[in-house]
Amino acid sequence: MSASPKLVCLGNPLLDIQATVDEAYLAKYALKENDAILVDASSNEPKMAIFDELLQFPDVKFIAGGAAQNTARGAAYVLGSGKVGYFGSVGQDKFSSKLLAENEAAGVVSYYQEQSKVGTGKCAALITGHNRSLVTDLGAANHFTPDHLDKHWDVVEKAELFYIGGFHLTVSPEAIVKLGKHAQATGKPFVLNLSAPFIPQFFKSALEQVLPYTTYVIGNESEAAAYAEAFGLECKQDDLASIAKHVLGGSTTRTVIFTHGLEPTVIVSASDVATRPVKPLPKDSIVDTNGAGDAFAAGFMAGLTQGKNLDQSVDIGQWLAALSIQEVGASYPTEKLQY
Ligand code: 26A
Repeated sequence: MSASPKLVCLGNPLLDIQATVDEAYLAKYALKENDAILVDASSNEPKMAIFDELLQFPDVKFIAGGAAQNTARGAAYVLGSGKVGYFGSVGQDKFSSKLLAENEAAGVVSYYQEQSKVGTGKCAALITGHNRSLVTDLGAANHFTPDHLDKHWDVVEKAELFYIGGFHLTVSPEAIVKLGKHAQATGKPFVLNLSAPFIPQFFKSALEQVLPYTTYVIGNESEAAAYAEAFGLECKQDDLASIAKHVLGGSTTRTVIFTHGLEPTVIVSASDVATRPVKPLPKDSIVDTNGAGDAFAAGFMAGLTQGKNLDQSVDIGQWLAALSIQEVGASYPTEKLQY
């Protein structure tokens, strides 16, 4: 039996159904070109038709997804096999077999909770140019319960740090708090990704419940703007440093990292406001930006796991994001490249 994973991630395991669409297709469902939304399969939601319609698109692909799961695979790309574990809930179907196989191939140890009556969640990744619009039916991922962590509490205890996909705030804030309490009591890093603008916008109180346990909060510029709006901040919505200060909320142990596309990454802690420039890729080497943020988080987490300092960890994040952008979906090169 190999050693327990150092890095433990929690999120919503999803299979991505990715295809290139045109602007008219996005307009038909009132979707934005760069966004992530949830659809409710139990309602008569017209957007549910997207999943079937995509199957008719010529370049449709099935790719392992789920934001934190992408991060787990990316961290394992850097750290090697057996160092990263992943918790989430899946159905008992072909989709979950594929996700499990992809995690295994990447070297991620999966601790899936299995649902017998609900199918594995799926995400339609609609690509237009360099943008991606994500439409998610959470399925089984929505049924994760904190007692599944209890079943594997030895894994939690042996972990050295934690990564939480903010998307999971829609599923089980209780599970996140449970991990957060353990991390806080044991002094282990506890990292939360804001994941999407709708998280601060519509899951503000769940976010407020979890923030006190965080030692790092990661987001991008649109999530920062949504945070500023949700919390009624008076600063400009693109004033990332001021928004980050609010996320710190007086904490001396928290660091906030906002990526900003090609603009420098903003890093704010109680003692410092810093930026790290991004090396732009030539436009024609970009395949799609689906998963770029997950890959950034993956490199960052791998750096922290290896005991690298903050700047080095951010650099590894930027490096891995650049590699992922050159692959289809939230994937990493088959070849093992060294940072
Ligand atoms: C709760 N929601 C909406 C989601 C997601 C999600 N992962 C977890 N929960 N909506 C989209 N994703 C994933 O984000 C990745 C790109 O960053 C997609 O599966 C995609 O792989």
